[in-house]
Order: sequence, then structure tokens, then C-alpha cells
Amino acid sequence: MAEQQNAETLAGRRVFVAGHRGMVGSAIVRRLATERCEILTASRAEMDLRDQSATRAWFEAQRPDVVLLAAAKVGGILANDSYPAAFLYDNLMIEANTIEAAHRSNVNRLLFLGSSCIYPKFAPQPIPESALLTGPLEPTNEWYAVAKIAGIKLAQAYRREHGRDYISAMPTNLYGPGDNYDLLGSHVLPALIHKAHLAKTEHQSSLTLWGSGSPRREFLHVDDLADACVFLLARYSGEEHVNVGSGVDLTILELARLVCQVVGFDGEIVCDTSKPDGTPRKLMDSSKLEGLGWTSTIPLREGIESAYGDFLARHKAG
Ligand code: GFB
Repeated sequence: MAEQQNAETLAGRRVFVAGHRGMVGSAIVRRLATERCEILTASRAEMDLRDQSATRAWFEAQRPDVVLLAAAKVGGILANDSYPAAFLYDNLMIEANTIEAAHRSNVNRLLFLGSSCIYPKFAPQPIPESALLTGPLEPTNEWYAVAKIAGIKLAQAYRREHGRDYISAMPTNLYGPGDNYDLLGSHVLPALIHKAHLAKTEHQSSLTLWGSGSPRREFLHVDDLADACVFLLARYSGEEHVNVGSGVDLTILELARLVCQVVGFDGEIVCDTSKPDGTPRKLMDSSKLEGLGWTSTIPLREGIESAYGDFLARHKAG
């Protein structure tokens, strides 16, 4: 059930952004700056969300009104595949501790952020929200996916049992300022920016892609996601999670060509098929969100140009 509320929802409220140092959390903090709310953040030293008592104590002391749960252990296909325990345990603890602590300290409004990898590997495309739990997951990220599915279910369970207005948003593959550009641990888009930059500046003849280059992915700029989160808090109340995508996908090879154009590398693109492809396609059906009145605004090329600017600034800063 969509619940119409006015855009004043956050005004004058104490809004806690969990994970404010990450790419998503920092984008949400930037977006909230225009909402006339009080933004609360906590460093990991102040509150490790994997620690139940530290989390409960912080919530009891700070008493936020609204929570955006953007804290998570994240990474690209190789990181997910290499650290299954960390991706499952850390994310389960973060979600369970934060949602329970929010409920105990009487937070009535919470937005949980998941991921498009919650859907089955061979889900219908574009993927509707109803595809959740209809088939086996993609093995390279099933640990993370199971944790994120548990987060959706926690939000639903606290709605049902305790009447809390907790909702979930499922973003597609994200990129933008503050991304992780590590060549091994990152997602594809920041990895390609880094690789193309190295190939250009080191005058290499080629750039190597992982996998076949044929998987299709949809990308959303993190500032669009942050805007969608604020929109959903103002306009949506319901048990079902909501997809947040750009509605456009492309192959990894097409993405690599685009990144190389933006960065200015015109050498060869080679595929390393010893690396995994992951799920063949992950285009989300975002018509539910569009039906509520929200669409993304940042075109991919423009977003990659600004992300390359962010990479250069961080790279120079060392
Ligand atoms: O972004 P990515 O790591 O994650 O990889 P997923 C997307 C596709 O890009 C895969 C290919 O087919 C990769 O093989 N790829 C090509 C590369 N070159 C590279 C490279 O240099 N680095 C990386 N990382 N990939 C993640 C999940 O899946 O999506 C997470 O593992 C999360 O759980 C995230 O849900 C949104 O899109 O395959």
C-alpha cells in the first residue's frame, strides 16, 4: 500500500545515516543536507554495528527518529567469492543489530538498503520485485545475497509484529564519488576506471577485462540512489521492497569501451575468461518506483565522467 505523505517527513527529525563513510551513506548525507533535518552519524570507533551492545547503547543515547541503513560489507564479484564468511556474518550482524536497536529505542521509520543480487541468477528480465525467492541465487554472491534477503525480511517482520514503518529499497549496481577503486576488491565500473587510467598513463597496449565481457549490468549513480531513498521515505510505506534502477543496461564490454572513451585510452580490450562472469543479466524492473513518481536523472556517460574526476582527485591525494 503506497502511503502519501508530504515532503516535510524529515524536516526537524533526527535522521541517522548508518554507514556514512561509505559511497552510499556519504551520498545520502549530501542529499539530506537540503532536507532541514538533523543528520546523525557514528564512526565505527563510536559504534561498531556488528556489536549488539554497542549498537543498543548508541541508539538509547542518541534516540534518532529515522534510520537509513546504508552500512554494509560490500565488494565486487571476486571479493564476494573470496570472503563468504565476512560477507554473510558482517552483513547479518549489521542488519539484525541495527533494526532491533532501532525498534527498542522506538524508531518508527527505517529504510533498509539491499542489492539487486537478492534475485535468482536466472530471474526474468527486467526483474520485478516479485522475483524474490523464486529460484537459486548466483553462486559468486549468494552469501551477500542471503544476508540482504534477511535484511528485507527483518524489515517486513518488524512491520508485521511490531507495527513499525520499516521499508526496503533494492538498488542496482551503483557507482559514484567515494567508490572503492581497488583493482581486486572493487566492482566493475570503478575497476575499469582505474585500469583504463593505468593503461593510458603507463602507455599499455591493452586493458584486461574479467570474464567474457558479455554479462549485462545496469548502473545507477549513487546520487540518484540517495535521492530515491529520500523520495521513498517521503512517499512509500509498504511491506514489499522497491527496486531502484536506471532502466538501462549494457554489456561489460560496452561499458569498458565507454569508460575507455571517457578516460582517453584507445588500446585493445582483452577478456580474461579464467575470471567469473557472475550472473548473465541483472536489469531491474523499476516501474513500481516510477509509478510513485521517481526516475533517475544522471546519464551513464555523464556519471562516469564525474566518477573519473573523483578517481583522479583521490589518486592524486594518494
Ligand atoms: O561489478 P562486479 O564485480 O559484480 O562485476 P556483479 C560485474 C561484471 O563485470 C562481472 C566483470 O561479469 C565481472 O566478471 N568484470 C570485468 C569485472 N572486469 C572486471 C574488473 O576488473 N573488476 C570487476 N569487479 N568485475 C556484484 C556482487 O555482482 O554486484 C555483489 O558480487 C553486489 O554482491 C554487486 O550485489 C551489486 O555485478 O557480478
